[in-house]
Amino acid sequence: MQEHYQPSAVEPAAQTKWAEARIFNVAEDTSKPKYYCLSMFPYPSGKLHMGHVRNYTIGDVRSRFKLLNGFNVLQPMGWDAFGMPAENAAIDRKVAPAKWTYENIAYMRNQLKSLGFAIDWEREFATCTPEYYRWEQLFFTKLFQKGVIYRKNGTVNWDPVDQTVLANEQVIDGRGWRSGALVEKREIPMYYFKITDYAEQLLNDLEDLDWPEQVKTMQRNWIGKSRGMQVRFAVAEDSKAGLSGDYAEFLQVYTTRPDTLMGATYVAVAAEHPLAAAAAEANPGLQAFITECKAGSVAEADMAVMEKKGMPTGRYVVNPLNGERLEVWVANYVLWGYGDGAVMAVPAHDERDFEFANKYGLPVKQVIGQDGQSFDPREWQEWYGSKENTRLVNSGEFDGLDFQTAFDKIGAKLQSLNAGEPKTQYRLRDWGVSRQRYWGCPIPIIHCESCGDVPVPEQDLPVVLPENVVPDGSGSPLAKMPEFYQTVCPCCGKPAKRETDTMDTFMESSWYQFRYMSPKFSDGMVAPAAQAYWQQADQYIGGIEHAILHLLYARFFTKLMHEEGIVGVKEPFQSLLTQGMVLQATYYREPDGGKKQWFNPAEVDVQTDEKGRPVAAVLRADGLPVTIGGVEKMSKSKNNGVDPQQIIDAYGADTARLFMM
Ligand code: ANZ
Ligand code: ZN
Repeated sequence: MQEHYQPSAVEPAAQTKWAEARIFNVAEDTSKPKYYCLSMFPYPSGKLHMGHVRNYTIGDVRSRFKLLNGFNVLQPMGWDAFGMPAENAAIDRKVAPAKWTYENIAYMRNQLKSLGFAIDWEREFATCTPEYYRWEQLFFTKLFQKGVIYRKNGTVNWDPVDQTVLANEQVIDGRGWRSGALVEKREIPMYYFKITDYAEQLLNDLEDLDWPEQVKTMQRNWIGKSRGMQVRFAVAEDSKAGLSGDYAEFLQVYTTRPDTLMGATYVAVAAEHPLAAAAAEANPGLQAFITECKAGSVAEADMAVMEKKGMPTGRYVVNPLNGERLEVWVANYVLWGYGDGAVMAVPAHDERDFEFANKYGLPVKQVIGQDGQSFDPREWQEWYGSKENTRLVNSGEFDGLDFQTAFDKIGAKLQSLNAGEPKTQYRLRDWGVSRQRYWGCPIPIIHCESCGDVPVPEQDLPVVLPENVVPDGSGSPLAKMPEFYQTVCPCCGKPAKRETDTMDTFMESSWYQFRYMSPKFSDGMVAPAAQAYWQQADQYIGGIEHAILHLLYARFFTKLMHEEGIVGVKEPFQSLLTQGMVLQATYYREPDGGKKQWFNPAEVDVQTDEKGRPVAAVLRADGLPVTIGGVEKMSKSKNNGVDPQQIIDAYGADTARLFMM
């Protein structure tokens, strides 16, 4: 017997024994209760980081606990293998994304195995293989035929130098990350999922999930259901030039606060609104402003922090309640894609309008009062937008009403004037899944001049992505490969062109939870018997950064698969645990006028006070001081990662696992 614990001898011996006895390999077994424990599968970026160790150890602890309690436990592992980092690596190192990805998988699989998790490795798959994505393509063609997927123009970021579409994160200060060229907006045809048709279901079904309340709230806010009214302001007689149809008659806005209508002091429209275009005809200054607005970011996060800017149009509309003339402005904070692309601005009670009105010297008219509190028209106070314990003021016949009564009465009045009606609105947009990238699942559509967009017939699937391609960062490689895109139309047999866009990689992670149930099934996404047994993941574990998009898309896909009769459940993950961030100290130097330089904690010697708090730090290499930054999320960008492999090598996997718990 060794005096000291020797992890490098003990752990592999135990792991080999488990593997030989196949103790973590499971099959459907109705004699035992089942437990499906799923951890978010990794992107094969190169090597494991501490976030992975934490995520998978939590899953493993639960799995083993259930195993020891007599459950038939499924704990699978696989690879979310498509995505941009492989293309970036290809550009940097001139190696094919496929090769890079498969090598990373091989390395990380060994790392995961050395951690000794109770994983059924016989179920492993990578989403970049045709055996996986062929079912996604088949599903795509079915949904396209059903109309759940449709094609329309969407706006993308276009890099005029690299001749390529950029993802939002590749646009830095309005310029392409590689070329530095000013990014342009372009309209190109793309495929969209009608996720908006499922907004209500996605919202309601949250109720029955054992998920953290915080995550449910994030999903609710993302779906963003609001009850309000469409209100129509008549276009003033002197303001109709250049407008036609309904637009010449009235300007329609969407509001959640019809109770504040008497406080509207101007109306604002998005740069894309026809009224803006009409007013700009004879106004070059306004035209220039509209162009500027359209070039800007459309990301909602950017909109929220952006400086509010606007210009008057010189056009007027009439308030349907009191006949007041209100000037129409073009404002960059009004989104064309939401509601009617126009707002009735109530600066006294809406913070965005308040900021805008103060900036441009527009009137502020109070119509809501709270217990005789005085109103300061320069500084925003919480209660200005409040719906609770408030009464209408300065609103004529509606004075004294509380929020709900005012909402209903003004609503009824507008309806009787044919100037508005109730409207429920969702913030959620349809899901655009086309990506002008190489390393993704090919969209299985053929474009024929006579027949239009034709889905690839089932017997011709999968459309295989060629794996020996090394992208160079300019344009989409598939669009430059006639051997890929030249084909014939499945309907008429004439020469036709294959779609060269690939799918958003959120597609693959939207149904992998079911694929694990029968990973080798060769007749569809999931074997019905396996799904009937495993149902859904009992426990899902992963990072909070996926609280919105991934979880929403996986829930949406499950509903679509349920409708198609592929699965018998409507939700993929019954219980959710978000594991939190792994943190670590940061150290840096900031050379004059230079970029911050971050030092890994392993390269730094730290002095602490009697309470163990760091007070000074020096870089071991040169003995000179470094600045102590905060404790932050472990990440490459702050160079504060600790490599789990070093801990495993020195102290063993059990130590690493226990420490992370
Ligand atoms: C007047 C008003 C007064 C508003 C007030 C709010 C407070 P949610 O709840 O998120 O749906 N709005 C409408 N369309 C818009 C657009 N295309 N771009 C930017 N803002 C828009 O938000 C609805 C509110 O957002 C609407 O109610 C409208 O401003 C604004 F004290 O109308 B409100
Ligand atoms: Zn054809």
